[in-house]
Amino acid sequence: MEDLFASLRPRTVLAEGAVWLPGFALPDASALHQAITDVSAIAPFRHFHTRMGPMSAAMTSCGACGWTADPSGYRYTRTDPQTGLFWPAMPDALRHFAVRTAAEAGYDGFDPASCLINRYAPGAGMGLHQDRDEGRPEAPVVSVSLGVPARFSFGGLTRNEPKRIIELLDGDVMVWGGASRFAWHGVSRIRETFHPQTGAMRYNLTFRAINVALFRP
Ligand code: MD3
Ligand code: FE
Repeated sequence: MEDLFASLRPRTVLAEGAVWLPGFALPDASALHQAITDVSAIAPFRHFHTRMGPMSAAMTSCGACGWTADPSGYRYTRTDPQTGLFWPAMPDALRHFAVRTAAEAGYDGFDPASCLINRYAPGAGMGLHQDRDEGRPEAPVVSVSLGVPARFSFGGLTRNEPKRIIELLDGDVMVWGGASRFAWHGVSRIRETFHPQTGAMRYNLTFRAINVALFRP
């Protein structure tokens, strides 16, 4: 049965350098959920405030640095501004999953410094943006979706290019590298539905290689 469904959602190259691996994380889902629980016990989910107001997705991070936002901008810090503690280490299960997944998509030698964990409640989303705070343009971003579905849109290298919309489901993985590393993308507001492991929530993990010179305290 599982193979039957898998054959309906084959792995797909969405754009040059961008690989969609539907359901690839399902065998690791319980380890990924456990890692989210462990990380968020030390570095709780919070809503960063940007110049545009509070973000609707709650976030936390693990690894040698974590993504941080405040009204003055975005950066990667070694410590969690909310607790003053170092971001928790990246659990081995997460690191190994990310390295194996990147290799599966054709990116050998991936060395993620950070995993950003986004949590979306119903109504939360993420506006169209590029990820360009990492200073490692040659390294891909590995993203994993868990829980309720999301409508994800991605375009080209300029903001106004036409967008493709795909439905990201529990266990779906996307690897964004090469010519797609700086593609514009966003997440529509999450609909109110139910998932047995996450209730109404969606989680997204993004693994990122980051230039050490950009780490802030
Ligand atoms: C394309 N997260 O955290 S994952 C983000 O579902 C972010 O939480 C979304 O965008 C989420 O920055 C989308 C898919 C994704 C992640 C990183 C990318 C697509 C990307 C980096 C470059 C190009
Ligand atoms: Fe992004």
